[in-house]
Amino acid sequence: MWEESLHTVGTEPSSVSDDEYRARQSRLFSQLRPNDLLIITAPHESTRSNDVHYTYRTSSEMMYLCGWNDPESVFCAFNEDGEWKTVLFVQSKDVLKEIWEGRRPGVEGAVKDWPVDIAHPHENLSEILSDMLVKCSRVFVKLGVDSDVDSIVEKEMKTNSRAKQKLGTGPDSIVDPSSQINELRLRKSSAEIELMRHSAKIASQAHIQAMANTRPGVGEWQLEGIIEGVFKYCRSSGTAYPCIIGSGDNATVLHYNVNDDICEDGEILLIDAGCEYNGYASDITRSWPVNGKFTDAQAEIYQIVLDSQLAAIDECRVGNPYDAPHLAARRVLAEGLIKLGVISQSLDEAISTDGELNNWYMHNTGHWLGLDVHDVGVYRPNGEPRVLEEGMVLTVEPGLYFGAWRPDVDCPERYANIGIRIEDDVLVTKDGPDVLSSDCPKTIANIEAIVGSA
Ligand SMILES: [Mn+2]
Repeated sequence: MWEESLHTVGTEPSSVSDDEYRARQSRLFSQLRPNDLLIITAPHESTRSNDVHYTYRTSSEMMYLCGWNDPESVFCAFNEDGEWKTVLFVQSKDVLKEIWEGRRPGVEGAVKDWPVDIAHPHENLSEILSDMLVKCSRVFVKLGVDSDVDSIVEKEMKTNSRAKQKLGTGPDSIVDPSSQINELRLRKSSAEIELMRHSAKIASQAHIQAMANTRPGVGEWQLEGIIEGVFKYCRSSGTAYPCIIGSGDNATVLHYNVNDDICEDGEILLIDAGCEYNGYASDITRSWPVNGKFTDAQAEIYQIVLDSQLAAIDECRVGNPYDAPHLAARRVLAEGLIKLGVISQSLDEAISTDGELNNWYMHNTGHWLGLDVHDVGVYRPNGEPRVLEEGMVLTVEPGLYFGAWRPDVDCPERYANIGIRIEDDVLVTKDGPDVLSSDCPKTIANIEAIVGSA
């Protein structure tokens, strides 16, 4: 039943090349000094219950700089005679463990097939890392991720404060490399863009399948099963974040993810779901009527949100401040609600900091998207709004939520328990906004044609 989806998703893009990893590394190294030591950490495996682990997902920094995805790994770089050398600590070959847990590339495989110069077995981490630390003056490391690395660094900082007095060598400061790496990650390469486009294509098909299988009486969890099924079927690693599948008043809870309710006739269903493909997230939200036909009241709210989303997408242009889409969306939402009589204030009052729009629209209109679903990158460097550049990817996701259960506001009867959010993933290009998730239908007519058609 998903063959169709797989075809529409198209051929799989190639993964990030070794040359690109090396180029990313060089861009980072160019911001370091010869005596610096760079250490990129990844989290330890975590236990789900007894002897079962959660599926391992390495740190986005590790993914970004070398693509290594196994646990017990540390990536380092140091400068030797003017040249940067990269080092990767990996799990060593171990036949018994490999029989149980799967094959390991080991030290030889790492050097042969990954963009690193040197590899060491993880069990030698303490000895070799200590050695590297003694020779550096600044350590670039994010503490609090890998407790083994933390204690080695701490030990060398302590003992070297004494050695340093005598010999004048050893680390004297710890710097978090995140800000440099995040700044690089903010601008996506063409390889990254194709991976993100593919991720969004898969998520679009998952939404279409969920729409087609929606009818009164279906369980939110059943639609979740279809969505996650399509994600896996299309060879993504799964969800980029827990699916939000809310029908009726659940649609008015922004991060509802219990997904255990029955979708009833006459309700709106809101689904916020995205997958992770080769490390890259998609993030799509659509809202549709459970029975396949918007009521007049539902259509009124839906159309306002859609108009505001289109206005916001149109602001995703090179040279605009990052919050231009947010301001555009707020303006259209407020105008629409004033016209419907939901808001009695003037437009300027309604969109002011404590205006009435906040009652029905209480979140931001988007975020950066990339290896993390809420991707890295400072929104206001030096206190000024970031100016959009080619290659940046952000979500555009305005919404309106009329929770009739809320004691803090007077919900208009006509719109009781309507929750609408429409979210797309938008790439900023020199030719204007490029909607990566454009395969996912969003006009009222297109949605009504699909819902319940399976
Ligand atoms: Mn989002």
